[in-house]
Amino acid sequence: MRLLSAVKRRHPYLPRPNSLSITPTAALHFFQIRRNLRENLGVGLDFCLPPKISSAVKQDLEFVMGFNCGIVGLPNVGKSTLFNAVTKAGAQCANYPFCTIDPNVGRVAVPDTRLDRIDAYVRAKKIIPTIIEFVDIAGLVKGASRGEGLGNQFLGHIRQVDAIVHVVRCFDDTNITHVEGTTDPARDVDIINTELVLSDYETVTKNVDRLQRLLKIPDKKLQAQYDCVVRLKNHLEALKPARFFETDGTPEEDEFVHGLHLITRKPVLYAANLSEDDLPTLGENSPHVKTLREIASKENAKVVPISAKLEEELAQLDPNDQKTMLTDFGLTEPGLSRLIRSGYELLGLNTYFTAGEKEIRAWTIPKVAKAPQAAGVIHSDFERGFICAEVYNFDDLMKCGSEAKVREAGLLRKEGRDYLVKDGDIMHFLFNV
Ligand SMILES: Nc1nc2c(ncn2[C@@H]2O[C@H](COP(=O)(O)OP(=O)(O)OP(=O)(O)O)[C@@H](O)[C@H]2O)c(=O)[nH]1
Ligand SMILES: [Mg+2]
Repeated sequence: MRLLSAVKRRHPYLPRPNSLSITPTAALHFFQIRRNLRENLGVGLDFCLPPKISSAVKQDLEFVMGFNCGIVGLPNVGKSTLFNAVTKAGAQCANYPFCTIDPNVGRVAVPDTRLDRIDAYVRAKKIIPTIIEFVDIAGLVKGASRGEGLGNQFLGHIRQVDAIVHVVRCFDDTNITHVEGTTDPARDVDIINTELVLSDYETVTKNVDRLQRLLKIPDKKLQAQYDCVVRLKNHLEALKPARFFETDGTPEEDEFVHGLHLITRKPVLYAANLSEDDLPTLGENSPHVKTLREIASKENAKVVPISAKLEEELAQLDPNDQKTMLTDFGLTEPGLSRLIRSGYELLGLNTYFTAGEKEIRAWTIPKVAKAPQAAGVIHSDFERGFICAEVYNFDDLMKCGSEAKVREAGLLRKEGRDYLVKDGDIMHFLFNV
């Protein structure tokens, strides 16, 4: 376990494991084996793996995860419809509550038009975007923590995600059953937030009991953790989300609280599921969206207006028809792009690129990342043996028209360990291990 978390800490953007997939350690090993085989023998890894693992490895290692998020909300608000749209994974969706009874995990490439625009000048054999993982779970109802509806058993599936997308029904449609009878975002948000807080309360209470038992033998570190969970328990008891809990500011306490994987500690995005009529104005005139914006602003959270139904239809069209449909609604981009962009902002993430004849590839890094850290997302050897990075920006390439011209214009720089990577940087690393 310690090894796994060390690997994850070192490679926060390595593919995460999920129930169908492989662990980060296995992923790392396969990555290294595959690279060695390719480089030394010129063969791929596929021949030595059972087909299922082979495809899992290929799927996982072809991409590096941007982030992953769990979708929560009341039943029938459009979670699976949104999930279908963003992942095209075919999650079950139908007009009755609780149609999702198994967690669904789906992945989608991060739409970034810069990849194609770089390709226009660099001409690579392959373009590899980063991916985002979505986890769709069954809807929660009032009293879920006491076992109402399907209970809160599925929340366990989203304890490890980076962010929460809270889908709130902002469309009126008498044909679609609402578990509470009417569309009322304030009440709906309150129900879900309360259930999430109660679920975290359960987790924290278990930790209070666990630490109490362990403290029969006095221990300074455990005592500090106990004091922290007791404060956290009091905080949650007031039905306040854990993201507003203030730690004592020490890295130890921050890490301890982080390790509790509390759902309400995670950053949240509210997805306002609009009616198609409200879509052209992105819900400007909808009282439901207005209410939701007021709630979100109090929590410092963001609202992303989206029509799950339209997104689902869009996802089935080819790019040209998509454009026509978006234009018909007076929109320039799918809601998915807005959602993912907001996710990047929420989580403080940036994208940088590597570009060469072989491939053009997008990599996700924290907004404040120095060059060696960015290199480490590709491979730990790049970080360990970092010498310098050759850097220019996407905008420079667009201005100059080719890497050679960027170089001629003196815009291709050599940067060292302290260079803070900017969004849209195109980087080439020199390293020695
Ligand atoms: N009119 C309208 N109907 C929608 C919209 N989004 C979803 N629906 C419909 O609402 C019904 C329920 O949608 P789902 O996506 O299955 O709902 P869910 O939130 O996943 O529900 P559970 O899995 O039961 O928690 C389906 O019939 C959808 O077609 C929308 O934006 N407008
Ligand atoms: Mg569903």
